[in-house]
Amino acid sequence: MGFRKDFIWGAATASYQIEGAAYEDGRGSSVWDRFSHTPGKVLGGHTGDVACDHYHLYKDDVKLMQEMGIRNYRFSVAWPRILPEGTGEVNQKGLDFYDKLIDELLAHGIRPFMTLFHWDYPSALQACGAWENPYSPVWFENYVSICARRFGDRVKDFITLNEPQCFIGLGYGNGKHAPGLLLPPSSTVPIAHNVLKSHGMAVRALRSLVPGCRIGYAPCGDPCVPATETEADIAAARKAYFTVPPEENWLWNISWWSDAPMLGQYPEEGLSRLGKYLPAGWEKDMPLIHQPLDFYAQNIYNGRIVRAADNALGYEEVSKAPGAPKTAIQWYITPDALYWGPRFLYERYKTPIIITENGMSCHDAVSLDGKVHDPNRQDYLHRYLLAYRRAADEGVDLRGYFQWSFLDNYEWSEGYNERFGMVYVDYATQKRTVKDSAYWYKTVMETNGECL
Ligand code: GCO
Repeated sequence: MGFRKDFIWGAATASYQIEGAAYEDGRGSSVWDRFSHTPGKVLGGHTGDVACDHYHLYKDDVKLMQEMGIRNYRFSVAWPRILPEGTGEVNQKGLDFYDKLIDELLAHGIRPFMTLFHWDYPSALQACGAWENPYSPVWFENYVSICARRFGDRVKDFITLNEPQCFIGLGYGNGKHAPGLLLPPSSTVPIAHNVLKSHGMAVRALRSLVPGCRIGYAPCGDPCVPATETEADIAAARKAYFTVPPEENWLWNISWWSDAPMLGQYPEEGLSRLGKYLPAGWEKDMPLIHQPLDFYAQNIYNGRIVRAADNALGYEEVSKAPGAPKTAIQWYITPDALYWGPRFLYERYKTPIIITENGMSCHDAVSLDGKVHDPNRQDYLHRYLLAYRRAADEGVDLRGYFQWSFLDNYEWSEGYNERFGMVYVDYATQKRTVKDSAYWYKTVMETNGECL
């Protein structure tokens, strides 16, 4: 059976990771500008000040996308470029940049998928508490409405939030990402509620301002892969995947972040432990959070191996074998995560699925022949896409796949140390070199995966 005839193949990026021009044309400060310029926070003190200079090179980059056979491009809008103070006066030059990018994409036959928030939160609103502030959903709704009014005549595909588990878990939980806070569940649970309200208000605004739009939401979470395909291990993996972890790690889960927007309720087993931290009257917010979506997105890179166990949980995680294959960023290579994740998620949420990120960090370099040979990435992608296609063959409603990433780019607290791109970027010269695997991926896209 394979992938649907209208399956969406594409590539993804994010504003702070590729744009640069951090202080240009009226862009306001983001928490990542502050964080990356704080000594000791980011490897090598790397910042997104210049990144891939996509702000100035976008026309060449879009032309390159077309040449590489990319027909769908997921990018994010930098909130502080549109509203330098997060609210209030709009920066016309910020709007102009995305206008030009969108027009360039459409002129090259590339469908834009717009992520409205991919972590570059306005510093001015951080000073007002950011997601901790009960007013934060209104700030986000205002920003989204401005984008919808300006771009909605040409952009019809939207993703509200990218990975709340990360921007709250790493940004407010363990402090490894901007804004670098270390807050307890008594703070992060109400914060998460504000984030989910923000998602709901954004969906409501998009529906009213962009008739016929398609909206998704892109959380993340390492899928649980059964150690064997026995019913016992499958049941154990499914249970582990949707369990809300104990308090100190509660943020790293699927069900708390997805049951509310997808099912209109927080998971009972999480509520029994975390419900005491929710704001008074939280129940009345659930219909707002539970807005109908056109697709449920997920970013999947690797998975955890789980088997049934005779313990209180009924499951246990299986350690990877010594020397098991890993990517350059030290993530295990577990292709079956792209079968079991979509399968379990579709069983639970019964909503069409798009993988909005999957890809591999490799030790890429330009060889003597001037090319970038990345056989490991091609093999990684091949294995993961075979697993993904198995889910499609078994009836999971898969709508798309975006490779992370179009360009090598700023990998957050790892700086420029990790290369996830289909295109190699020489940051000293901004020279782009298409990697070997991208020519293979072009054939995958052109044959709708039949060449796999
Ligand atoms: C994420 C983000 C991306 C990362 C990519 C590799 O998932 O962390 O969405 O911005 O760069 O996933 O880590």
